[in-house]
Amino acid sequence: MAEIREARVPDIGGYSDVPVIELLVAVGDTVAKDQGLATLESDKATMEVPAPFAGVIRELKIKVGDTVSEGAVVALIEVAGEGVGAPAKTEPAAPAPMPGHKSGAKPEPEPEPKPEPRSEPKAEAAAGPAQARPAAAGEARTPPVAFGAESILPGEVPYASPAVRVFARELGVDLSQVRGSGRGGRIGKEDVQAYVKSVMSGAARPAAAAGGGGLDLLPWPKVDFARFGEIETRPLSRIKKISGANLARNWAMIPHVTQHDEADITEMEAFRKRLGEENKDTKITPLVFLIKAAVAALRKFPQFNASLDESGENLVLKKYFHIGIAVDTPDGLVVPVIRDCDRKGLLELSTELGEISKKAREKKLGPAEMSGGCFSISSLGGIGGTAFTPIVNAPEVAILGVSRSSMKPVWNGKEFVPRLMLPLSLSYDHRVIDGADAARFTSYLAQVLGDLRRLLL
Ligand code: CAO
Repeated sequence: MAEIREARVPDIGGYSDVPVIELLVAVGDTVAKDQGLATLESDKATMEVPAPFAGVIRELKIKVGDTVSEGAVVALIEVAGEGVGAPAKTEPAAPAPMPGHKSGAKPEPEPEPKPEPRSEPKAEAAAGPAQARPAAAGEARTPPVAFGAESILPGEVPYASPAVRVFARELGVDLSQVRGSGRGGRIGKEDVQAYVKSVMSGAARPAAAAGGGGLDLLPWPKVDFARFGEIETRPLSRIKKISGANLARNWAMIPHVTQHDEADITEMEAFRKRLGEENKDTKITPLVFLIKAAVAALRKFPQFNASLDESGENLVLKKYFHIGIAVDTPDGLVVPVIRDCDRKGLLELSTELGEISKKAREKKLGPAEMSGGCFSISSLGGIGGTAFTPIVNAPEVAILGVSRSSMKPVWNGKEFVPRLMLPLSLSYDHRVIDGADAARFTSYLAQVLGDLRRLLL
C-alpha cells in the first residue's frame, strides 16, 4: 500500500495570505519531486509551490482564489512504494521560494508562463481564468531563468503584477504603452487585452510607431509554409520564449558594437595542460583563464563592471566580480552566475563551472544562481567558429564572446612563428562604453592571457 503525504507551502520569504493564481496539477496527476503544484502571487512576486516528493496527486487542498501562508497544505500526494500503512505525514516542501519578478527596480528571475490550451487563440488563452493543467509525468518544472531575466532598462517601470508582465511579454506588448484601469493605474490582464484589440483593429498604434521615434516595424510576414512543401511545427521551449524576448529587447534597445581581437594563448595552453595533468579529477578548460583575465580587465576598466540605473543618467559601478557564463542546454540558453570570481582560483572556478553547467543542463539551477551578474562570457570555443557578435545581457554593459583557438603564423619581427591564437569578440553598450575603451579592454585581456603573470599585478 502506498503512503499519503501532505505537501505544504514552504518558506515564501515572509509573505502571508498570498493568493493562489494557478493550479499546475490536477487530481490523478503523477508529479516529480520539485515539480510545481501551484502558483502564488503577491503584489511583488510570483512563487511556485514545488512538490516535496514524487507521487500521485490524490487531493488538492487549495483552489484558485484562496490565500495561503507558509505551512498551508496544498495537496495530498500518494507516494508510491513507501511506508506501507503509515499514517499521513506532514512534509513541508523544500524551502525553495520560487522566483518572482518584482515590479520595482530590481526585477527577479521570471516565473514560468502559464501554458496555453492549443485550441484557443493565444491572447484569449493566456488571459483566461487560471485553471488546472494536467502535468506530464516527470516534467521538470524547476524554473529556469533565461538570459537577461533580471534585466532592467532605464525608464519607468509600469505598475503590473508578475503574471500580467508574463502575459504581456508573451504577446509582445510593451507595458509602458498600456493604460492601467486598476487602482493607482495598475495594469490588469484586461487592460493588456484591450490594448492588443485596439492595436489589432487599428484604433491605436503603438506609441513608438506613432511618434516616429521608436521601431515602426512592418508586421511579421505571414506565410503558409505548407504551400511550398512538407513542414512540421514545434513549439518553442519555455526558456527560448523567455530568453528570446530578453534578447530581442536587448538587441533593439542597446546600441551594440563588437570589438574583435586575438590573444596569443600558446603559453597559457601549455600551463593549462600541465595543470590538467596534475589535477586529473578536474576538467580545466580555457574558460576559467578567461574568467580570471576578465576580472583583471574589469578591475582596470571599472566602467565595464557597471550598469545604467533606471533613469539612464547614472552609471552604477560594482565593487564585486560576479561573472555570468552562457550555457547551451537542450532547451536553450541560460546564464548562471559564478560569484566572487576575484576570490577564486583556477581549480575552484573549474569545479564550479562544471557544477553549474551540469545543473543548467539538468534544469536544476535556482533563481539565485542566475542573478547578480556583472559581466558575461559566452564561449563557443568548444564548438568552433572564428568570431561572433554576442548580445549584451542587460543591465550589464558588455559581454565577451570567445571562439575556437587555432594555430596561426605570427610575425615576431624576424620570422613567422606558429602561435595558438584565441579569437575574442567583445560586444558593448555604446551609450556607456566608447570604442577606444573597448579596444583597450580587449588589448588588455589579450595581454593578460598572453602572460598570466600579469594577473599578479
Ligand atoms: N578553443 C579551443 N578549444 C576550446 C576552447 C577554445 N576557445 N574552449 C574550450 N575548448 C575545448 C575544451 O578545452 C574542451 O576540450 P577537451 O574536451 O579536450 O578538454 C572542449 O573544447 C569542450 O569544452 P566545453 O565546452 O565542454 O567547456 P568550456 O569550459 O569551454 O565551456 C560551457 C563550458 C558551459 C560554457 C559550454 O559547454 C557551453 O555551453 N558553451 C556554449 C555557450 C553558448 O551557447 N553561447 C552562445 C550564446 S550567444 O547566443
